Amino acid sequence: MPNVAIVGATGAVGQEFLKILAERNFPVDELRLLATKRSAGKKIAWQGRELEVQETTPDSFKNIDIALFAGGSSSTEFAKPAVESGAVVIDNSSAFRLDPEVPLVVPEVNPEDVKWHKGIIANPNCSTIIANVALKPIYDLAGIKRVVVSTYQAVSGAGREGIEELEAQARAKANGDEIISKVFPYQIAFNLIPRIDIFQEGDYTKEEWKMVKETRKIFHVPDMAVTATTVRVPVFRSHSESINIETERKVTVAEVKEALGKAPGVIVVDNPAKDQYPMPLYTSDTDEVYVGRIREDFSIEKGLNIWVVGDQIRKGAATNAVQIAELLLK
Ligand code: 11C
Repeated sequence: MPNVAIVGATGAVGQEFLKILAERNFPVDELRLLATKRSAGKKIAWQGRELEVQETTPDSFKNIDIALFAGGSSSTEFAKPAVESGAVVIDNSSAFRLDPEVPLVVPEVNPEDVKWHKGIIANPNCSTIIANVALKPIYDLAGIKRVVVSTYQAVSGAGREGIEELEAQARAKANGDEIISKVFPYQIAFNLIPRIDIFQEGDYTKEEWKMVKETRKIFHVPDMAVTATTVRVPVFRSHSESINIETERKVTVAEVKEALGKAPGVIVVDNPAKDQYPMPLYTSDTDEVYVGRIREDFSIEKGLNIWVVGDQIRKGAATNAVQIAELLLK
């Protein structure tokens, strides 16, 4: 059985790694929990074991086979030392995603890319993963010419502090207290903010460019026309996305529903007569990507509109990474 390390074990994604490894009965001999100095010494119970969090250093990876990096700056500092120690790194940060030497993998879309890794496999951005799982069956069915995506991203995308800020602001509003914004640039409670991460080229944000560039790399279609607008909304968990797709081939809504219904990792919730469609409140804490509101886009000849929701901490981060680790063991 492999020895596994979790880097960033005390954060939101790190904690989810622990849950998912247990839920999926991932075979683990030693489980080494690594975090910043601040969390070192903390005890965490896992599967009948009591594990002590250690500070991450370049020497933390001796005898580790698989290192799951939760994200953040520790990847830039410690991923290479981990690989030099002989571990395969599955990295949830954006540090290596666009590196041509590093596969970027969504197991439902491009599992074969795991094979050519040179020590690091990158886990895509959460909103990219959720969109790509839903796009894959449509791509296989009809080809994709263009994708226009608008996201509605939960505050937990910004980590535990994002959740705490929304809670504190909602409470402050109810009590008539001052509303303080530290994590987000403006009040997020009872508001939405059409800017996630920093502004970059063409006044698109880094989050928007991630969706464009990562999708092209995952599908191996470098010129796929993709454009995105990413928006933070006052939802605790699960990212939602409105996706408009122009297909290569004309397909019916029935064909699309059938393809999505059979696709791995996808659950179709689409029954207008019963007022059923996916919503973040009901998709959180699950591993699937939910698709509903499947309609023809009548404004173009070969167009579709879909509404996609997925738990971005699970399928958008930890579950996807553990699925990559499972592919490695196959
Ligand atoms: C958010 N998507 O919702 C971001 C968080 O590149 O893995 C994940 C950032 C990343 O704020």
